[in-house]
Amino acid sequence: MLFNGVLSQQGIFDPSAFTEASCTGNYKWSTWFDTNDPNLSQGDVEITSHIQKLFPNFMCSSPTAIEGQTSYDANPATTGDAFRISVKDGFLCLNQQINFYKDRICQDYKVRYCCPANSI
Ligand SMILES: [Ca+2]
Repeated sequence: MLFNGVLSQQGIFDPSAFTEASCTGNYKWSTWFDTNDPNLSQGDVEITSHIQKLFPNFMCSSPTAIEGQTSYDANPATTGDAFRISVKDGFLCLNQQINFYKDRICQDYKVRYCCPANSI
């Protein structure tokens, strides 16, 4: 979508009706986490439980939503990659799920979470 000529850089959310503006009041977005680089044997995965273990001071135990973007701030839906995103599990792009591009490697993705503001 275009707003005054500026490309919106919102990503993909779970819950799907969530937006950047939905994380408000007593909640705020965490920093972006990019814990994995895409590799040929798997893909690119950003796992919620792994991020909680790695960054306890910057991540909460019960996030209400997750946003996923590529490392270059694009919406994952524009990449052609097949991926799954859920606040419980995180963001998973597996190479072998990309239709017609069996040898294609996933883009690099990052995630952030909507957390109680007093928890991060
Ligand atoms: Ca990544």
